[in-house]
Amino acid sequence: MAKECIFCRIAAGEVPSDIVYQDEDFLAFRDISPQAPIHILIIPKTHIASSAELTEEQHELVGRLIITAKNLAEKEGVAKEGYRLVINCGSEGGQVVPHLHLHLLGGRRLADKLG
Ligand code: DGP
Repeated sequence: MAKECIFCRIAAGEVPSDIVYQDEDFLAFRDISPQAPIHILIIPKTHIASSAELTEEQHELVGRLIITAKNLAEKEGVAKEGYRLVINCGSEGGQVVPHLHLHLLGGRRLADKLG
Protein backbone atom coordinates (compact mmCIF):
# COMPACT_ATOMS: atom_id res chain seq x y z
CA MET A 1 0.00 0.00 0.00
CA ALA A 2 1.20 3.49 -0.88
CA LYS A 3 0.40 5.74 2.09
CA GLU A 4 -0.50 8.83 0.09
CA CYS A 5 -2.47 6.98 -2.58
CA ILE A 6 -6.21 7.66 -2.42
CA PHE A 7 -7.09 4.35 -4.11
CA CYS A 8 -4.83 2.39 -1.73
CA ARG A 9 -6.63 4.15 1.11
CA ILE A 10 -9.99 3.18 -0.39
CA ALA A 11 -8.78 -0.44 -0.77
CA ALA A 12 -7.65 -0.41 2.87
CA GLY A 13 -11.08 0.84 4.00
CA GLU A 14 -9.61 4.11 5.31
CA VAL A 15 -11.60 6.22 2.84
CA PRO A 16 -15.27 5.39 2.23
CA SER A 17 -16.47 4.41 -1.22
CA ASP A 18 -19.46 2.76 -2.85
CA ILE A 19 -17.98 -0.70 -3.30
CA VAL A 20 -19.71 -2.94 -5.83
CA TYR A 21 -17.29 -5.88 -5.84
CA GLN A 22 -14.11 -7.14 -4.28
CA ASP A 23 -11.99 -10.24 -4.10
CA GLU A 24 -8.47 -11.00 -2.97
CA ASP A 25 -6.86 -9.04 -5.79
CA PHE A 26 -9.37 -6.44 -6.99
CA LEU A 27 -11.72 -3.78 -5.71
CA ALA A 28 -14.48 -2.14 -7.74
CA PHE A 29 -16.28 1.01 -6.60
CA ARG A 30 -18.41 3.74 -8.12
CA ASP A 31 -16.61 6.79 -9.48
CA ILE A 32 -17.10 9.87 -7.31
CA SER A 33 -17.72 11.96 -10.44
CA PRO A 34 -19.66 9.65 -12.76
CA GLN A 35 -19.51 10.36 -16.50
CA ALA A 36 -22.28 7.87 -17.28
CA PRO A 37 -25.15 6.18 -15.39
CA ILE A 38 -22.78 3.28 -14.72
CA HIS A 39 -19.26 4.44 -13.95
CA ILE A 40 -17.22 1.98 -11.95
CA LEU A 41 -13.50 1.93 -11.26
CA ILE A 42 -11.80 -1.45 -10.98
CA ILE A 43 -8.40 -1.43 -9.31
CA PRO A 44 -5.82 -3.99 -8.33
CA LYS A 45 -5.48 -3.88 -4.54
CA THR A 46 -1.73 -3.84 -4.88
CA HIS A 47 -0.28 -0.44 -5.77
CA ILE A 48 0.65 -0.16 -9.43
CA ALA A 49 1.05 3.48 -10.46
CA SER A 50 -0.15 3.11 -14.04
CA SER A 51 -0.21 0.79 -17.04
CA ALA A 52 3.30 2.10 -17.78
CA GLU A 53 4.54 0.24 -14.69
CA LEU A 54 3.18 -3.15 -15.70
CA THR A 55 5.59 -6.05 -16.16
CA GLU A 56 5.27 -9.17 -18.30
CA GLU A 57 4.74 -11.18 -15.11
CA GLN A 58 1.54 -9.23 -14.42
CA HIS A 59 -0.21 -10.35 -17.61
CA GLU A 60 -2.53 -12.67 -15.69
CA LEU A 61 -3.50 -9.88 -13.29
CA VAL A 62 -4.31 -7.60 -16.24
CA GLY A 63 -6.38 -10.34 -17.88
CA ARG A 64 -8.36 -10.89 -14.73
CA LEU A 65 -8.85 -7.12 -14.36
CA ILE A 66 -10.66 -7.07 -17.70
CA ILE A 67 -12.65 -10.22 -16.92
CA THR A 68 -13.71 -8.59 -13.64
CA ALA A 69 -14.95 -5.57 -15.61
CA LYS A 70 -16.83 -7.83 -18.02
CA ASN A 71 -18.52 -9.63 -15.13
CA LEU A 72 -19.48 -6.31 -13.53
CA ALA A 73 -20.92 -5.05 -16.82
CA GLU A 74 -23.20 -8.10 -16.83
CA LYS A 75 -24.11 -7.62 -13.16
CA GLU A 76 -24.87 -3.91 -13.71
CA GLY A 77 -27.06 -4.69 -16.72
CA VAL A 78 -25.06 -2.92 -19.42
CA ALA A 79 -23.46 -5.90 -21.17
CA LYS A 80 -26.22 -6.33 -23.74
CA GLU A 81 -26.37 -2.68 -24.87
CA GLY A 82 -22.63 -2.20 -24.63
CA TYR A 83 -20.12 -0.32 -22.53
CA ARG A 84 -16.63 1.13 -22.63
CA LEU A 85 -13.49 0.15 -20.72
CA VAL A 86 -10.84 2.87 -20.37
CA ILE A 87 -7.39 3.01 -18.83
CA ASN A 88 -5.82 6.48 -18.76
CA CYS A 89 -2.05 6.59 -18.47
CA GLY A 90 0.06 9.61 -17.60
CA SER A 91 -0.73 13.29 -17.89
CA GLU A 92 -1.41 13.39 -21.62
CA GLY A 93 -3.52 10.27 -21.29
CA GLY A 94 -5.69 12.06 -18.75
CA GLN A 95 -4.66 10.03 -15.71
CA VAL A 96 -5.34 11.94 -12.50
CA VAL A 97 -5.03 9.24 -9.86
CA PRO A 98 -1.66 7.45 -10.00
CA HIS A 99 -2.97 3.97 -9.15
CA LEU A 100 -3.86 1.73 -12.09
CA HIS A 101 -7.63 1.69 -12.64
CA LEU A 102 -10.00 0.53 -15.31
CA HIS A 103 -13.08 2.68 -15.94
CA LEU A 104 -16.28 0.79 -16.77
CA LEU A 105 -18.70 3.21 -18.42
CA GLY A 106 -22.18 2.37 -19.59
CA GLY A 107 -25.87 3.08 -19.42
CA ARG A 108 -25.90 5.74 -22.15
CA ARG A 109 -24.66 6.11 -25.71
CA LEU A 110 -21.05 7.20 -25.38
CA ALA A 111 -19.43 9.72 -27.72
CA ASP A 112 -18.01 8.25 -30.91
CA LYS A 113 -14.68 10.00 -30.51
CA LEU A 114 -12.06 9.19 -27.92
CA GLY A 115 -10.86 12.77 -27.61
P1 DGP B 1 -8.33 9.11 -14.13
O1 DGP B 1 -8.52 10.43 -14.79
O2 DGP B 1 -8.34 7.98 -15.15
O3 DGP B 1 -7.13 9.08 -13.22
O4 DGP B 1 -9.62 8.88 -13.27
C1 DGP B 1 -9.68 9.04 -11.89
C2 DGP B 1 -11.12 8.88 -11.48
O5 DGP B 1 -11.14 8.65 -10.09
C3 DGP B 1 -11.99 10.10 -11.75
O6 DGP B 1 -13.03 9.72 -12.65
C4 DGP B 1 -12.57 10.48 -10.40
C5 DGP B 1 -12.28 9.27 -9.55
N1 DGP B 1 -11.95 9.55 -8.16
C6 DGP B 1 -10.97 10.37 -7.71
N2 DGP B 1 -10.93 10.39 -6.37
C7 DGP B 1 -11.92 9.54 -5.96
C8 DGP B 1 -12.38 9.13 -4.68
O7 DGP B 1 -11.88 9.53 -3.63
N3 DGP B 1 -13.43 8.25 -4.65
C9 DGP B 1 -14.01 7.77 -5.81
N4 DGP B 1 -15.02 6.92 -5.67
N5 DGP B 1 -13.59 8.13 -7.03
C10 DGP B 1 -12.57 9.01 -7.11
